[in-house]
Amino acid sequence: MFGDDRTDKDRQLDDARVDYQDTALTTDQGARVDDTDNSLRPGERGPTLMEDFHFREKLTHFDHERIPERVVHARGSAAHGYFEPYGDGLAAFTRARFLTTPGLRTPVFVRFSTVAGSRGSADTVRDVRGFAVKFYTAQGNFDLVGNNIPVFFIQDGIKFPDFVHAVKPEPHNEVPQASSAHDTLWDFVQLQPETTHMMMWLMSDRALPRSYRMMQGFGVHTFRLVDAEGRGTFVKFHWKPKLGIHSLVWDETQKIAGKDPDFNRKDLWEAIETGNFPEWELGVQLVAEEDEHSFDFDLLDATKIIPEELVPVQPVGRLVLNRNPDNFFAETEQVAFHIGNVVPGIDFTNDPLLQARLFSYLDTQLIRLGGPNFSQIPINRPLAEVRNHHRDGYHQMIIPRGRASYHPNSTGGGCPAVGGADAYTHFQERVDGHKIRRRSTSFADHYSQATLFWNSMSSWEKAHIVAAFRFELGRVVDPRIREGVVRNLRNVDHELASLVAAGLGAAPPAEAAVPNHGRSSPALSQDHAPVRSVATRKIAILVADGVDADQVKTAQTALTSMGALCDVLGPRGGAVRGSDDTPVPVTHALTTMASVLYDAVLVPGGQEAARALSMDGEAVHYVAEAFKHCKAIGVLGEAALLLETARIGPGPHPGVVVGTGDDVKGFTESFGAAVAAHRHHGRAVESVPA
Ligand code: HDD
Repeated sequence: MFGDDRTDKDRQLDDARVDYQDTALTTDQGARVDDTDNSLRPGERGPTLMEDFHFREKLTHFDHERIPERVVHARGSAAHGYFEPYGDGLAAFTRARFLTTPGLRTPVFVRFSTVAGSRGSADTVRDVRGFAVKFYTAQGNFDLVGNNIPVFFIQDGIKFPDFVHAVKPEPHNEVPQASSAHDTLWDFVQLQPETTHMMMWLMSDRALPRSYRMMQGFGVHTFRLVDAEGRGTFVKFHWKPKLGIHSLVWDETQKIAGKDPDFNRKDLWEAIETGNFPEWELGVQLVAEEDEHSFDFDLLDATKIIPEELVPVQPVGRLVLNRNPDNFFAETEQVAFHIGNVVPGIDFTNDPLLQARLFSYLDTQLIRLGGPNFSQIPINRPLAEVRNHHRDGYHQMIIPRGRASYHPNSTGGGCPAVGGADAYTHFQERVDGHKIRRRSTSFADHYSQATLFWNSMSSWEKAHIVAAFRFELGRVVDPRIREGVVRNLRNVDHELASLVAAGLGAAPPAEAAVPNHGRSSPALSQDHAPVRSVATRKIAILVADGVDADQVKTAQTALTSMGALCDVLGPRGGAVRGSDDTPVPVTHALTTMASVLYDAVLVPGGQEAARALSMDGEAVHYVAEAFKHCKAIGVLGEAALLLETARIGPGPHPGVVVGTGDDVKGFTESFGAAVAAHRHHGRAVESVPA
């Protein structure tokens, strides 16, 4: 199962792995079982006997299988991998060796998640995605518990329960599941304008990632790196996906939620199983302590970014995910992240959101994992040696020897000893002030960066944001809440507020007191420095009896060699008959899949097949829907008929590649380029209502 790239964590997990092949069924006490299909009873029709210990143990264990799901981020999937720094560039700033030792591979476990939905909810809902990384470093575990959006809804963690109650299904009827489109969330939003910047991101396509492999990650807060002399440097952490940042479109996400609710989960799993290991680059923005107050926002305010144009993101290492978990519950469900898990050289700031998190994560694990010994669960166990005076508690897995369970002691020779060169020492920040409950005035501007985000969007991104606000607020029943949100949006941009109001049938809002500042940050747009790649893109090749078998083969081979994953979809499973009477193997019957599950659609020629497909509503729908969702479409020879039946006008249309069938290789290159561009939003922008 393992190659040479096993990490130390893989080796450590070996102790916990259990294989069942060629074994006999036993009770939990190890006694062999003779029958697990019939309970013990007096006579064939008698009642079950109390003494049936196997029956009772089996049922009791089953009754206790569930643990509480995470109060947020309940729906997730995870993978193993490693992190490797490029060089020793950060050695001047931090003692954390996993960041500064070139070529050192630190094992990681990474869990991606949605926030609002429960454990069984669909993957593709509009939501923030969690991006939590546990680094098993030699200096202890470091958890970077981030999201795919660089800011947060609130500034002070004391508001977290309020925000989460507002976004979760409403308390009286537990509706809607995994959706922010309801009154309580938007009521909170209109009354708490610090949410505005984050809501702009949430209404953008960042909240609809095509794949976990194609989204950014952010540590969100400003943290601190600390060097050997105790000097600090502010730091923001960024993950940049190697495959670029790509999103689904809203209509598509809703359909996928029904057709394949495990869409993102399966995508991650399959990519790893097929050796297409997901990869991200870790980048840092560094700010010297003395520059703390040199921005027009507060570095401690988690509703703000540091625009990349002000402080560039420096690449420092790469993260690779190369192994799926063996068991979902044991690993993905039981992994316990905690923002307070830090190693020497990484420290906190006084960001009030971060400070609240320092309490909440440990607290939540105690209830979720049932006691204080959860760090002994294999997936949570550090690689660094653990020795302390913590004793007992539920599910104690180690057998501490000796009498010394206190410090100072002489009975254990003073051990475990404190201090040493690698001991964690806190950054010595000077703090003084009055005890008050008050937000700093430096946290008061809730709109400038929301405007910056809006100004930085391309026209299709703006169109999608407007459509998202219209959808979400269109689902809000109370008109006062809708009006409150539109009033707030005026402070972001008057045109945005007016477009949203128009979609809701509301009166255009008055101008805001402060007009749009006109500044932008190009790096915020998904159109900025796009990564174009066919790698792992899923292509549906539609076939029917009479299809040009050569064209199928040539196109499939060429696209596969570019890294695409092609499925041949036919009217039935098995195979169809090619125009030269050779069989063309079919991956899936058309009806078991859907256009929304693919990045692109290709229809090879062959007169009989083209006619059959254009008479088949399902096949026509594949093409029409792919067109609507701005995906690449390729048709060869006679298959052009399908464009007509799908009512796709004469064109040319961006991303629609039509080939005669004489030069399939040349056609495939153009089609490959159209797939690599991900989406051709130019097609849709004109059709968005003004
Ligand atoms: Fe949180 C889980 C990310 C603010 C309290 N959070 C959780 C997870 C992620 C984040 C990715 C799932 C970890 C996993 O996969 O198991 N949370 C964030 C980010 C935040 C943030 C990026 C803002 C910058 N969180 C936040 C606040 C609080 C919490 C302000 C409370 C004061 N978060 C929790 C929690 C969770 C959690 C209740 C639920 C399950 C868990 O911790 O293990 O403690």
